Amino acid sequence: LPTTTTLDPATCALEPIHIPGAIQPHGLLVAVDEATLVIEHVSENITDLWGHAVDDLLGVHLAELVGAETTAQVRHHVETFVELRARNPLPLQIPTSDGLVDVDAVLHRLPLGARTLLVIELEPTTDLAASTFPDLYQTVRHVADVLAELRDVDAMAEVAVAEVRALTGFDRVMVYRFTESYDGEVVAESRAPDLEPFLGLRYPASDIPAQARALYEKSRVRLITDARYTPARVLPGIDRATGEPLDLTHAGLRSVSPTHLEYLRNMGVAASMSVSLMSEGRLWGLITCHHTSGPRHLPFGVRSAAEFIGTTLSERLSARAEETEVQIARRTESTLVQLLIASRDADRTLGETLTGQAASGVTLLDLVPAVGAVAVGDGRCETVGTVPDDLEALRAWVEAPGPEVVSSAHLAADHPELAAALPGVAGILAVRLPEQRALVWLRAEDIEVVTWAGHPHEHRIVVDGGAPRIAPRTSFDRWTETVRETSVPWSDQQVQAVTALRRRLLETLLLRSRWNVQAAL
Ligand code: BLA
Repeated sequence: LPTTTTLDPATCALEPIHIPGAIQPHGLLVAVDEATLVIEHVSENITDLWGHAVDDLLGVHLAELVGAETTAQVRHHVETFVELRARNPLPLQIPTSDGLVDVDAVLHRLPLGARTLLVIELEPTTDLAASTFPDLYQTVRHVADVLAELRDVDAMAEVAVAEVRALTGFDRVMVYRFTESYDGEVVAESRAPDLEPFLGLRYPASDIPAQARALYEKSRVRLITDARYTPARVLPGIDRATGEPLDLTHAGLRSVSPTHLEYLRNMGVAASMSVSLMSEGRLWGLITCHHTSGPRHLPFGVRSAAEFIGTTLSERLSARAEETEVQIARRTESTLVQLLIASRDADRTLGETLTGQAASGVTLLDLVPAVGAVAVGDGRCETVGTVPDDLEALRAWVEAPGPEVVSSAHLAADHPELAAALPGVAGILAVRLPEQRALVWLRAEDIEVVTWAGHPHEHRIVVDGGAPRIAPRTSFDRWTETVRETSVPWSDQQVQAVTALRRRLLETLLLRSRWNVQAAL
């Protein structure tokens, strides 16, 4: 195939990462029927780790693998707790060819139509487990207390990266925040002194494709202990009744996308962890952690504590977002009412009243910030703020039929002819009213300099046997882009505010036409 083949980075989102058929090999996965405790799936690394042949385990009772006593413990646990994920881990001792081995068992249920699988992940306990419950509890309580005092999102992010780094020992911890289009930016960072800073760098949306973001809304923490691992297959991995592959959405050991592992290696990252940050029900960003010096394993308790810091931060982010929205909504409503009162000043035209010539002096710019605003009506343009000298083209454009509300933060692209007629204007928000009236807000160009970590649109196409696929970029060298011709975007709330003003002005128009009729009589 020619190297010019184009593949849409959206194809990255097609990889079914929840059913990889394999796990990371630092733990074991066993799935049993919850009712019978008969083993249905097992990861192939059980042979290397504990010496069992996979075929000897499939279809046999869990007790054959973990012994009668441990099985009784598991059964008791499962019968006691409805929400197993809230009760992890369950410490167990497993008899193996090397004697009794201590493990953290991490359990979750997987409903499959009529029956339910119990997915059991076993992670041999390591020395790192030294962090005790009181330690972890003190840490998360302290972080929650500190975050509760803060109102500034950047300050909250700073606390989170410092605390997660102290907790986990990763050598770089970042808060990564998504933009509207799911590109992302590092907004806070704590790193070892010998590492170069990533703070302020931008990454394209295709680095974390849509299905990964969707999965991270459901499962809130993931650890890749070693970016060079060889996956251990889960056998048979296909459900005996439905023929469907085993869903590993909630399995902490889920083997991750090979493309992403390649990405980490290209970046020089040996181990990574990320924690989902949610605000108002949607993925807002991630706490992302890197280890560059080598693989890094963290016990379940430490991962949970990091997840809890993420949850606390998420709650604070949602609370702040709501507070801000309420404040803006309140201010908007009060400005709207003032504008409506002004609009009923019978001594002036509607346009005059909205551009600050009524007694209160309130203007359209108080409702939505912009460099200038224009009220078109009665064949004239009343203006406030800075506007181009010649507004004839604008007047003709809004007087012509069109949508009631138009917003553009890139006029040159969306309405090139109008842009050509309005020098210095890059963004417009316009509402059309009856009688060839309109209100228009204008914004100037806001030149944005974005520093990307590597060229955001340079994807390598790799053909290795199967279909061509997109491979992650190999260079993360800074690449600066200057975004021109665009204005600060019009927020949803601003568009809603002018829509509300439009609706409520219809009544004023009715009133004013009645005055005119009376005056004529
Ligand atoms: C996953 N990509 C991820 C994850 C992160 C990033 C954080 C979550 C897994 C993890 O915790 O490591 C990206 N990591 C970043 C970014 C920074 C960082 C932006 O530290 C910035 C500092 N990736 C590509 C391309 C594709 C792709 C071209 O570059 C697809 C063709 C895919 N990334 C991809 C996939 C996943 C992913 C599929 C999901 C991995 C999984 O959970 O299985």
